[in-house]
Amino acid sequence: MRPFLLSALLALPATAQEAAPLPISLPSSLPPDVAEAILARPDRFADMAADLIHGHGTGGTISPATIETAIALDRAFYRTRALRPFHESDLDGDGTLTPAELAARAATLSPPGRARLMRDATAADADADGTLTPAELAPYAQAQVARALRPLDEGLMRAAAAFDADADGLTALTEITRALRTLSPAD
Ligand SMILES: [Ca+2]
Ligand SMILES: [Ca+2]
Repeated sequence: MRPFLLSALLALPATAQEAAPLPISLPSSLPPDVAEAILARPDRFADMAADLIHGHGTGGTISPATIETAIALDRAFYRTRALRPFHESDLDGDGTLTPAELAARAATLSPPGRARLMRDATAADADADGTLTPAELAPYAQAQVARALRPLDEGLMRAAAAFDADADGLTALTEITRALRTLSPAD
């Protein structure tokens, strides 16, 4: 059933959907890869949307601006997580990690922790000179963010805004659950 619904959704422009109603009500503004992901796992999208709205929204609703804030908070979390081992190694706090600083920190870690620190340091050391500069750490952290938070993940978070059925600028969780319910006529 779902492959048919998906192909129907992707094949028809919004006006055609209005002319010939289909048993789907995903917002037509959704990017195709995002719509496909929602159709593939509507339950997972519903869980994500509930967490997003309960965690960041107000009164059971969320605005596009607040969704962007939630995405930025996620990015900051992963950026901080990527940099924490290096900050812990920056003994003189100058933002640059020398081989001696990395070795001093590594000596305090368990063998797996040491291996991880050195592996991460190698990955971050773009010019392979053994020293990690702020200019190397920033893109390294961004790359880790991109690995942890894929564009599709962010697309799914932004998709919540497209379910604003009454166009009041806020998406209520009930607007999402009501729309998703139409995806599973058997329920
Ligand atoms: Ca330093
Ligand atoms: Ca370097």
